Amino acid sequence: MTIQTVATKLFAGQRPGTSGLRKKVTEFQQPGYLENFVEAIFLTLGDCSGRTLVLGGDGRFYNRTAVQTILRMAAAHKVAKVLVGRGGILSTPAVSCVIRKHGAFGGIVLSASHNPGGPDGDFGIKYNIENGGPAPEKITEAIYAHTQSLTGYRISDAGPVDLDRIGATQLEEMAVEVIDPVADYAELMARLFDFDAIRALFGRGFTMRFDGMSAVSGPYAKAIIEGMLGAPAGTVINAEPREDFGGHHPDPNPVNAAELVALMNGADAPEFGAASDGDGDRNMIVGRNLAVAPSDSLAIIAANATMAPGYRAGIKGIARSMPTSQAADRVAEALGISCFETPTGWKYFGNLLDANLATLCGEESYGTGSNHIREKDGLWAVLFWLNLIAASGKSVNQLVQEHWARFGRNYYSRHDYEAVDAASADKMMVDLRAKLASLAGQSFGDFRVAQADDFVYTDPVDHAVASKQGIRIIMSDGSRIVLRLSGTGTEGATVRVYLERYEADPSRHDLDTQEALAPLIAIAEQVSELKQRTGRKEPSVIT
Ligand code: G16
Repeated sequence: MTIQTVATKLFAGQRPGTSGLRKKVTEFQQPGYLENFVEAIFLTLGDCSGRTLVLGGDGRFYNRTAVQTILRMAAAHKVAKVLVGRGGILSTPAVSCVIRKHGAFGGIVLSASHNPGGPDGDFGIKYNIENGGPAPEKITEAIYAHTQSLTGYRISDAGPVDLDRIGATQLEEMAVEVIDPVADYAELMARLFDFDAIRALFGRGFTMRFDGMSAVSGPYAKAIIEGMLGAPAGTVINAEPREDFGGHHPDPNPVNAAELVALMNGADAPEFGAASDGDGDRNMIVGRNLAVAPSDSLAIIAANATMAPGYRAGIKGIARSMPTSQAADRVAEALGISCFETPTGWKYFGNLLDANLATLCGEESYGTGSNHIREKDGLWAVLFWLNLIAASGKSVNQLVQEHWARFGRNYYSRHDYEAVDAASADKMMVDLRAKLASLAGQSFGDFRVAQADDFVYTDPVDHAVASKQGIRIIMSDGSRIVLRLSGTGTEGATVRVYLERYEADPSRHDLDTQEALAPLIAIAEQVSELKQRTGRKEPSVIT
């Protein structure tokens, strides 16, 4: 076995986006493409000797190939030990958990999350730091800079490691330990939640359906919900991770998880429905005839957090991404704690969690989590809801309705215009930005614009400034229109329009969401000229 330096050509466009580098599989398959990015990670990390790295992914097409390549490159960079999930599998929250538990210096996560998988689908790679969370911008920018200047990559010519057998092996001087991908994570969940109460709930015949969407959370959900909590076999469906996600689009929202939503709206609906995404960090919570808005889910978890053993002592603060509804802000106010508003991207929560300024974090994009790890966590959110149901004796619907009655309802929706022409989308944002100053004070029907700006975030811990994080049009009654371009798409541009309206009156809490938001939808269109600029008549996805 020898370690070689292979000369390489540079690739443009290797700048990590909202969550790592995401591209078409075919792009990653170009000779040197993956290797260059991994080399750039190692060059950024510096001396790796004596250190442990965690490695795993969501099992999508190209996962196994990439794991073998990264192992050979890690050995060439003198990493002391790699913990790799069996079969190359580790959910994103499990990577975070394993990094923290084993004191690793970081981890490489292979996933394009909710983006479709398969040979024609997407692949992705992301670096997580010592605290278990996504690398902050100063590190991702350093990685990017290396991708633009490196001349070669270092790699061992050793043969493949057997990823399917748990245990320790050696690659060059490096120890490789193939670990059970579920064990450490399951042990953490059992400490946070009242497993006895949930087991008793299932013992009383409580019915649930968890859709793994043929992605990575299936094995975790099966082991925990059916195995440890005693839910009947068949509670977890689509539980086997597939390289192409069995054709599912593993983005848990009412559009992609339509089968689950139809079940929950039908006559034989179970009491609780849930789904997770490609890499296991997103969640969808569904009651009978009710898909819970992720922003509401965060607020409800926060308001009832002390029902779960891991949060008995109360929460320090809440953090939400800027486009996420302000439902959580009302809970924070009632609890007398801070609510932080960050840009989109889970990486912005890391400092707040490390500094113990926030305990719970959430995003409208079906992401919720806490200080137990440094990633959002799909199954954690599902277990939190099971704990709330078991401890309160209330259904999902009761918990939601009682929350609205107490705090008011933030009607909320996101409209996505996917794969539109990137130049037109950029131009639309530039022109809209130019209009912002003149929007303040203008009236549109019943709404008056109180503030219009492009969101700038100053991290309260390290004072790093992130600008151009989304255009906000805030009305005098607190209603909001937010527009931003996605940082995770791989085709053209995706324009996201976020709409929010507050309703205090309980007699008006059962309106259709799109109807409740119709005036704001019209204003968003008028101000941005979205349809005209993108040539689209309607959004591709409404959540
Ligand atoms: C990632 C980030 C999230 C973000 C989401 C959507 O999620 O971790 O913080 O909300 O992308 O980002 P965008 O609107 O830029 O597409 P995931 O689950 O894809 O890793």
